[in-house]
Amino acid sequence: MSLSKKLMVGLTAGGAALAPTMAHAAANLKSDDFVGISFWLISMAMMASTVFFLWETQGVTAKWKTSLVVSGLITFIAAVHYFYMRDVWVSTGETPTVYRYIDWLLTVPLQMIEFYLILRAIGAAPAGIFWRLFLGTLVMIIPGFLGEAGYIDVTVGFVIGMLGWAFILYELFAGEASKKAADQAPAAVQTAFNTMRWIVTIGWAIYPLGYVLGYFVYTTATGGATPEASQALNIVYNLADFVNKIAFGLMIWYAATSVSKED
Ligand SMILES: *C/C=C(C)/C=C/C=C(C)/C=C/C1=C(C)CCCC1(C)C
Repeated sequence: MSLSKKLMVGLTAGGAALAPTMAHAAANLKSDDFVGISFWLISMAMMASTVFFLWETQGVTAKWKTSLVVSGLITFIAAVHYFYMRDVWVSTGETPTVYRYIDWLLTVPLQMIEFYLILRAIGAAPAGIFWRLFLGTLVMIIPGFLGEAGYIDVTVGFVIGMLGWAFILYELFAGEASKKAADQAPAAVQTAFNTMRWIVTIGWAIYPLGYVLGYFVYTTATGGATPEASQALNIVYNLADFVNKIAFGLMIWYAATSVSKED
């Protein structure tokens, strides 16, 4: 069976498996539930991006295929989580914290693999770069979860998470990863690497903003959650995922297609 046929079979099977969850939310979504609508739009965008990234593997050289597959895995994992998160939100109005963080725990390390692969595709990647980026994501995400889920103080979780993010930025802008990209990469790869790290700076900043709105701004006098808090938190996180998973993948696609043409 050819690659494109295999992909189509896989996608059809995946679509069939997800169809029941889609039908459930469709029956409950209200026209004034804008957070629910954003969950809906983004779940569709994640699914469409997955098809796109996997499909585009056909047009690039072998070493870039892996990068595009990883982009497709990121949006695929997100699409599945969005179906569940959307249902939780639409049927209960509650913040789907656990699904959200399971998604991040899988997809953020995969994005760090993307940085590593893009450097490896140009032959410049000691494994230490990946392990440091991976460590940074764990320090960022796990305390964020513990804070949001109420296991630790919400401010402590936030501060430790910010340090993890700062560590990732240090590696990408001043550490070994940045030097490898600057020294050895062709122009299209440098452009992609640069844009990706700006996504990690500006695009990722949207997440702590959501956390601040949800836990520090829209709270009651005693620090409890208000309906505005969970609305702000979810709509901001949804927007952030749209930017950071889809735009990030498009950067990989840009580098992969440009460099493949030159090869
Ligand atoms: C696809 C999902 C992505 C790219 C998720 C990224 C998540 C973050 C950048 C989260 C960052 C946070 C901090 C920097 C401080 C603590 C709270 C977090 C976990 C929201």
